[in-house]
Amino acid sequence: MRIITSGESHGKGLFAIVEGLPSHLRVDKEEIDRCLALRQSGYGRGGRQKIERDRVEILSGVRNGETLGSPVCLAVFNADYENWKPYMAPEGCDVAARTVTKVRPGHADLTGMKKYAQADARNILERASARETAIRVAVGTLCRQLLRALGVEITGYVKQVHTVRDEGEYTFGQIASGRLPELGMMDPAAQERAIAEIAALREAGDTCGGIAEIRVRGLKSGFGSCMSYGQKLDARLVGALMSVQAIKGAEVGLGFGAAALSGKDVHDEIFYDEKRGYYRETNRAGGIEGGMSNGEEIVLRAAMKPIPTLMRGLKTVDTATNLPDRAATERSDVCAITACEIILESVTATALAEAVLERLGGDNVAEIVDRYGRLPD
Ligand code: EPS
Repeated sequence: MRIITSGESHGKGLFAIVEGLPSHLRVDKEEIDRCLALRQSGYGRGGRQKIERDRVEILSGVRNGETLGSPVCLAVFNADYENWKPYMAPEGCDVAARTVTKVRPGHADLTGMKKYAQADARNILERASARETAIRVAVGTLCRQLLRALGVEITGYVKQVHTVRDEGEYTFGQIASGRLPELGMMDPAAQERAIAEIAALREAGDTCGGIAEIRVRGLKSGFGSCMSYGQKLDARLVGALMSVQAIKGAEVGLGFGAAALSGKDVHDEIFYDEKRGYYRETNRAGGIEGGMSNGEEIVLRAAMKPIPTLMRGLKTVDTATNLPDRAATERSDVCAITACEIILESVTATALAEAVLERLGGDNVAEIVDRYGRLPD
C-alpha cells in the first residue's frame, strides 16, 4: 500500500490517495464520519471544532460502496476555508494580512522557516498543524475496515490527562463498550478530576497533554519480522504513533516500565495444552516478541505533549525584528488527548494493514481472507 496525504489547515481541505487496497472491500462511509466526529470531540478542544463538521468525500476508487482495487482518493474539506480564502487561495491572496513571525516554542514554526527558507511561519504551520490528522483518520478507518474482514479489531482509551492517571486494567471488551463520553477515559472519578484540571489550565491560558492506550485484538502471530529490522512490527507501530503531531513517547506492553523489573517479572511464560495449543497467562510483551506479533493482544501507549499554542503566549523572538516578544495566539485547544486517541487508533490500523498486505499480498478481499485463514494462530 502507498499512501500520500496533502492539504493545509486553512486551505481547501485535506486529501489522501491510497494505492494498493484490494477490490471488494465494503466501505462504510458512516463509520469514517463517526471516527472523524470523534476526532473533533473531547473536553478542552478549541474554537475551530465549532466551525468544522468533518465528513469524508470519496472521490475515486470506490463504486457502489465497494473498492475497485484502483487508488482510492479521499477528501475532508475545510469549512473554515471560506473565512481564509482571501489569505490562502492558491491563485493569489493577501499573504501579509496573516503573516506569523512570533514563532511558537514547541511548534514547527522556527525550524520549518529555516529549513524551507520562509520568512512567514504561516507557510510552515499550515501543514504542520494537527488538522492533517483528519485525513489520516479517514485513511485509517478504511484500513480498519480491511482488518475487520480478517477478524482484527482495534480500540483504545485515554489513560492519562495531565497529572491524572487511571491505574485501572481493562479488557478489550470493557474498553470497546465502556469508554466515557467527553474525554474518553474509563474511570468516571479520574475523568472528573481530569476535566477540572483542563478547566483550570484554560483559566490560566495554559495547555496539557496525556497518554492514550491502544489495543489490537485478533491479529494472528507472525506479522512483522525478526529477520529484517525495517519490518519489525513494534518499530513500525511505534513509528506510526510517533508520526502523530505532538507525540513525544510511545511504548509496547510494559514499555519503559520493563527497564526497572527483572526478567522473571517481564517475560510471558509459555504453556501448552491440547485444546488451547501454546498459551500465556500474561501479556507484558504487549503482543509483540522478536519484532513479530505473537498472537496475543497488541498493547500500545503514546504520550502527547501539551499543545504548543498557549493563550498566555510563551516567551519567544519576533523573527521580523529579532526582538523578544510573546508567541502568536489566535485560538487553541487546551487539551486534545481525546482526539489524539482516535488518531492513534487510526494510524495503528494503517500500519497494521500495510504489514498484513505485505505478508499476504492479494488483489481482492476474498483472496486475503482465505490466505489469512490458513495461517497458524
Ligand atoms: C486542528 C485545527 C487547528 C487547531 C489544532 C488542530 O485549527 P486552528 O489552527 O484553525 O485553530 O485547533 O491544531 C493544532 C493543535 C496545531 O498546533 O496546529 C484540528 O482540526 O485538529
